[in-house]
Order: sequence, then C-alpha cells, then structure tokens
Amino acid sequence: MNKKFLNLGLQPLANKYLTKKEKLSNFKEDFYRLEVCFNTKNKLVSLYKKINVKKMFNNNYPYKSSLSLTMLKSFKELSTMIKKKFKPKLFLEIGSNDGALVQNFNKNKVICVEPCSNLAKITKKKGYLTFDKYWNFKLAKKIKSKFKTVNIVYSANTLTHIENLNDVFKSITHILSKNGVLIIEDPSLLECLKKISYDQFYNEHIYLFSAIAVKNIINKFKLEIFDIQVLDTHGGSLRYFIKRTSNKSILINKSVKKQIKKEINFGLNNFSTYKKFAQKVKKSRNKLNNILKKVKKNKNIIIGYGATAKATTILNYCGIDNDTIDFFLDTTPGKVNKFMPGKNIKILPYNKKIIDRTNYMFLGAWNFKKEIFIKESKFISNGGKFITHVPIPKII
Ligand code: DWN
Repeated sequence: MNKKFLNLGLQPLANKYLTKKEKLSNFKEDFYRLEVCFNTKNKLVSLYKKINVKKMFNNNYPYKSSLSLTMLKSFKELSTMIKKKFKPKLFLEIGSNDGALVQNFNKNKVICVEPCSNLAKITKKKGYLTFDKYWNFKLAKKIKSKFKTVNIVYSANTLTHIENLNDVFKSITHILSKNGVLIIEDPSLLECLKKISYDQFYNEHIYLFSAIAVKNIINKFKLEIFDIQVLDTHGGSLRYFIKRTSNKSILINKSVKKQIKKEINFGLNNFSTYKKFAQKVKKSRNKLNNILKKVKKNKNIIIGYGATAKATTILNYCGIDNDTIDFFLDTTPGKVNKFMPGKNIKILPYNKKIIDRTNYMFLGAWNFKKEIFIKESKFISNGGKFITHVPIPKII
C-alpha cells in the first residue's frame, strides 16, 4: 500500500528550462502535483503521480555528467576498480549520458544505452556503440541476440528514473552473464532524510532508493546485494554491487548488513519517520524564506549558483521568484540564457566578474559544495557568503 507523506505542491518539469521565445510567447508550462509516498510492503519511496518519460527524456535533455570534476573523478576511480576487480569482457551502461564514465573504457568493450538522443549522439561520435533507446525488455532482447551476455551492467542516477522496476530488473537479468555483476548507484534515501534535502524529489526522480527497498525489489529476480559503497556524490549516494543468488563464488560483504542496520535504526521501515520528515521540510522552507527575505531587505543581489533540477523543487515549493534570486549562473550550455522552470529567473553563463561584484549566492548545486568552494575561494575570501538549505538553511 502506498501512503503519502509529503506534498511539494505544483511543480513544473524539473529540466524544462524555458527559452526566451517561449517566455515571450507566454508558453504554457505544465505543472504537476508532486507528492511522495511510502510503500508499506516493500518500503520503497516513490512519487505518487508519475509523468510520462517521453516528456522528460527526449532529444533536448540539458544535463551533462561530464561538466563536474567531482563526477569525472568518481567515474575514473570506479572504472579503474571495475577493470581491476571484474575484468569485464563486455560492459553495458544504462543511462550513459555524455559518456563521462565509458570514456574510461576500451571502445570495443562497451555498450551504451541512452534515450536522450542529443546525449547519445556524443558517445556515438566518440566511437562507442550507443542505443538511443529507453531501457526495457525489448532492447535487452535485441542486445542479447547480438552479444549474448554482458559481464557488467552499470547504471548511475538512472534506474530511479524508470517507472517499471520489474521490467528494469527482468531486462537486466535477461542479459547479465551467470557470474555477471550489476552495479547501480543512486542518491541515498537515508542521506536525504538526514539532510532534509527534499529537493531530491522532482518529477524525474520517481524513486529514492534505500538498501532495504533495493533488497526487497531484486529478491524476486533471484538477485542479491553483495556489497555497498557509501559515496559523497549527489548529496550522498549508495553504490550497490549485485549478483545472482546462484553465484556462490562471491561472498556477501559486511557492508550490506551494516547499511541495512543503519537504515532500520533511523526508522526507514516506519511510516512515522516520513511524517516527521515532512514536518521538517515545512520548517526548512520557512527558515530559508526568512533568510532570503532578510538578505534581500538590505538590497543585496542574490545569485543562484547552479541551475539544478533540485533547485526547481526549491523555487517552486518555497515560492522564490526573481524578486528574491536575481538570476542563476550555470556552466551547462543547454541551460544558459533560459529561465528556471516555473519561475521567472534567468540563467546566465558562468562569469567570474559577475561573482566578484556579488555578496550572496544561493547554492543550487549544494551537492558540489566542496568543488564549488575551492573554485570560488576568492569570492569567499573577499567576504562573499553562500546561502544553503542543506542540512539546515543558513548563511555560510
Ligand atoms: O539524477 C539526476 C542528476 C544526477 O542530475 C538528473 N535527474 C538531473 C540532474 O540533477 P541536477 O540538475 O540536480 O544535478 P546536479 O549534478 O546537481 O547539477 C549541477 C548543476 O550545476 C549543473 O547544471 C552544472 C552546474 N554547475 C555549475 O554551474 N558550476 C556545477 C558545478 C559543479 C559548477 O562548478
């Protein structure tokens, strides 16, 4: 049974940045009620209403993983480990984006799957075999008919975006070799609840995984988690290493029990934990609005740093418009000179000179805080302040 616990109001598509032309022609944005629920049976947290994937992932998807040094470093380290530990003959990535990970692998050992054709084009151009298709059983059958099986299936920040998880895992087990390994990584529900980072919820993030829920879901596909790595990326993620239960050559690492115990102790099995979280979200909104109001009262300009999908949730839930945040800066070509979804806030290209003339920046990309604080050390040493809402709204 799905029980709702959080209502983030009406929200636009998180990655649908409006062009100037659309703004001028009064383009009517679609808004959807964003409610989050908890499944009392399998303990999975998901959005109550799911949006058609074709509206979200198409030939114009702006997000590129390789624009962050943090992600490039994380993918490089992972690929070294995979090569050393698993020596894959054939590696399949579901949601290969612009190739930030696969670029570390030999071209003839990789299969990319990426439904956003603008991104698929990039890996194709680099010489990687790429299917610009949604991951499903039909595609798995097609790939199997050509390549038989795959030793490693990897997917980061993608499986949480696909509604039919039964089809996802059925398709993976169809193609994975007998002793093959599935590696998935996604933001951690536990970290989201601990950090009150409710902006992890937007229409693309249909699910927010916990180890408990992943274990429950994959069980019926005769798969089991044998190791879990705790990562700093994307506000705190978990990397799950999964094998067939029939494969006894790999032992189950202590990390699995440890993570599940942490989640149980925090209360991820209990609906009351989520109700409490929802109360904290309301408090977080009020506190952030108070801080922004105070800063704005003194006629300060506030720049949004990083026009993230997450920031769309914050702006629309907290009712923040361009009378509060004057504009955003972002390094993504597909976002610049457009407007934040649902709000009249322009996104300008990243510009150091603009930052030098500013006192306050709202950290839209709070998950890259470390990387950004290094990059903006001059702004900080000149007395510039960041405003963040994670884990509690404050000025840093
Ligand atoms: O799951 C998803 C994650 C992985 O990526 C997708 N559904 C959509 C997207 O979510 P997001 O937009 O919240 O992700 P990021 O990675 O937090 O976005 C960072 C944004 O900030 C990018 O637009 C790039 C920008 N940025 C910047 O302008 N300067 C980032 C850094 C590090 C910088 O220095």
